[in-house]
Amino acid sequence: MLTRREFLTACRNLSIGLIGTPMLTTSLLKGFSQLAESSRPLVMFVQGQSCTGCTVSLTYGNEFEFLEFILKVIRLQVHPTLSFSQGERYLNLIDEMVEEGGYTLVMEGSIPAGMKEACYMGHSSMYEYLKPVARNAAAIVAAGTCASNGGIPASNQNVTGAISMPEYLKREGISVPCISLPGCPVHPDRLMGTVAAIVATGRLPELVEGRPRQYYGELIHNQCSRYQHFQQDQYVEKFADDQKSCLLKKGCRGPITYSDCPSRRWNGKVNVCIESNTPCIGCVHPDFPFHDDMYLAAESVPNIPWNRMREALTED
Ligand code: FSX
Ligand code: SF4
Repeated sequence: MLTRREFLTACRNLSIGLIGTPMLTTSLLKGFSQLAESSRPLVMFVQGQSCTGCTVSLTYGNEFEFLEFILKVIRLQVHPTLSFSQGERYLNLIDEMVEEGGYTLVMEGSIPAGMKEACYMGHSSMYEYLKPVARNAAAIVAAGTCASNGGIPASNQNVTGAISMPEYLKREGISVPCISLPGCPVHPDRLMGTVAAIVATGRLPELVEGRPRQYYGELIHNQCSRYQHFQQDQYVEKFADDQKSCLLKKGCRGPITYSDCPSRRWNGKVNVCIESNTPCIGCVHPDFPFHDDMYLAAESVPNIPWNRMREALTED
């Protein structure tokens, strides 16, 4: 017969191996729910230059329910969209957390390093405000493409000098461990699963180029449900007439984008971009939103030999 302590330890250990897979669902969350509230990690969200889409995405959930996450896995102390406090009270909450230290900071959005006044927090620019906030965190999660790579705010000549969280930490010489979860928006499983993994293990999961291998280890193209059509050179010509063939000639960036979207899916696993007949726009790719149109023109894609595909899909 397991003691309560042993049971909790087993739940944690089991989770280490299962985080991010379909098996970590309600049953294992129950293991976390037995944790005393005081042993759950303090989490603070900060938003820089973003559209708030990452938070909206998070609340939709997928494998994990957002409410379960904030009620059973973490102690959500500060969130710019969800907190009831406003103004000075809200800023005081952050100050108290910063003084205590040891929290997990989830950064959404990029940070303007050129035009610093483009984003303010209280009475200081986000760039200055973030220094103690980042320095006193135990771990940082860059949630979404803006925080991971600069994203849309850093595109089109980047007039505000928007930079990612990893770049900010580098410039400021802050050595707090940081994990990137690109996606415009961030996938809810990736954010909740990563934070839960940090809670369970006390360390970051295995990374590939700063991102969890489990979520970003394989090309979309290799797992795509339309791969057979690609192999047989069957391509969508008119969206209205064909909802099954490969979208390569509609500018699909699945062949250069590493993400588990095809198997993870979105919105309660209901769908994923390509199955809605929408080419992958490479929103998790480090170069997103690229330098050209979001969708490549059909005439720029035909008859490219496979070994030249990568250059062709990324060239300006
Ligand atoms: Fe960026 Fe996220 Fe795209 Fe928006 O926080 S990754 S623009 S969905 O909201 O930052
Ligand atoms: Fe799927 Fe796009 Fe690859 Fe075609 S090009 S198989 S639609 S990922």
